[in-house]
Amino acid sequence: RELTGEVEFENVDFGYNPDKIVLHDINMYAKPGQKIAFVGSTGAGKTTITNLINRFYDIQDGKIRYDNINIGKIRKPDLRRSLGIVLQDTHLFTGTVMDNIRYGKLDATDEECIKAAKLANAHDFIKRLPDGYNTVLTGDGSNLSQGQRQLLAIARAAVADPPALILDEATSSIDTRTEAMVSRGMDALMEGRTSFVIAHRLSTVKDADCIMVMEQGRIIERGTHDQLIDMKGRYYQLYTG
Ligand code: DCP
Ligand code: MG
Repeated sequence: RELTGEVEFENVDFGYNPDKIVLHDINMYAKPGQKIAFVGSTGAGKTTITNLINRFYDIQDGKIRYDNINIGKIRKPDLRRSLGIVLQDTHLFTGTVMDNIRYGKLDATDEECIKAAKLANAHDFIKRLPDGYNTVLTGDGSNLSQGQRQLLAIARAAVADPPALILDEATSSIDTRTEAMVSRGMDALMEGRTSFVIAHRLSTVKDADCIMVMEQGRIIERGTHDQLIDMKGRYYQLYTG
């Protein structure tokens, strides 16, 4: 069954350790194709929510549904395949650039991988590598810049072509030009997919359909950028600094 990317949390409570709840009564609904952003100070629970979207952990209470199916009932490997994740630190392995992209969908053809790299905005830098798509990467990807690793992560997610995505925006500094390339690749990848974005720069969440403002494991405000600014609450404070 193909998932559309509809995701719903209903009264979700969660703790890494059952004695210490870190997410309290989380309710949210993402329509297919929407962009949902999470903002809030460190330790607020942003990464934890995205861990639960991936179903990396069991929840203490509540329901998480994909297309109205309680995903507690789907075997985890099936679910993993349905989500694309672009993490801050992309796991690259010793192998060619092509194989590192193909990791997103193991039976992808070379043409599909190249198409994904083009969508991700990664094609141009790959063509400039000594052996192009056949360039062998070191296991830790240390022969690439951080921005290049991010572009490969985007290409890998694009080849998987998932209905929903989780994007954890990198905090570490990449130069402005590379950042613009990464952000264009991300935008192309998000087009037509439900996206959950952990943003460290408020400027990148402005166009979200819904921004969740988190504090101490709770969603304390939600709305579009304009709505939250009008509310003159926590988001407004964060934004006006
Ligand atoms: N926590 C925990 N065990 C883990 C990970 C986190 O007990 N393996 C706790 C630490 C915080 C809370 O959960 O009290 C929320 O942590 P998150 O990583 O979800 O917080 P953020 O992602 O919002 O923080 P940051 O902006 O620093 O990434
Ligand atoms: Mg985090």
